[in-house]
Amino acid sequence: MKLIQPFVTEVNFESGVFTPRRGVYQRRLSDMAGMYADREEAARILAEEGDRLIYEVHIVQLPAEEGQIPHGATRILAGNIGGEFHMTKGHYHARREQGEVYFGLSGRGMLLLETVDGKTSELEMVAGSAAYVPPFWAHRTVNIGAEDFVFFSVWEARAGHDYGTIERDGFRKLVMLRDGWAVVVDNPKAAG
Ligand code: S6P
Ligand code: ZN
Repeated sequence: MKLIQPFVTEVNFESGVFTPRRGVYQRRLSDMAGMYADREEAARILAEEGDRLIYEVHIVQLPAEEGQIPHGATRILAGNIGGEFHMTKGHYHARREQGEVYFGLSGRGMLLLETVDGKTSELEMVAGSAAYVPPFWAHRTVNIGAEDFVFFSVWEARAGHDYGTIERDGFRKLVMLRDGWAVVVDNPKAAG
């Protein structure tokens, strides 16, 4: 195992931006249009308003070796698609026995979790919330506020990401804007 020199990254709590700049990627509506329950509305927005930015991730990439601890900051922009709040794609870890920690930096969010056998959990997060994603739980974050929701995450380098299961089956719960409130409802199209 190669010895890595220790380093520090400054994290902007409002934007999630890392200084010095590390890796960064963005997810736009076109990357996940089929994941929103109202696909027609997602298609309409894409056609009429353009490919809106949904979220951005700043990330310290490290070798996928035992003991390395990648970390990142995710900024989810405020907004909704047909009433369904902006969210991340969501994933299981490819190595499902690997957990993760999320820490809220700014804004208001909800962390949706579920297991293959149908257990679900919804945790609200604000600045200062430390949420634990235990092994075996798929996880997706949702911005339920009017400002950006920004959180920091820390995971094990060999965890990996399984996006395919969620892309195929969806999450069992949706977080919707109803009468000004965030409401968690069953996803009628979720598998199982
Ligand atoms: C990685 C961790 C987060 C997410 C990020 C984007 O294990 O859970 O850094 O990658 O919040 O979400 P997603 O579902 O598109 O990877
Ligand atoms: Zn994860």
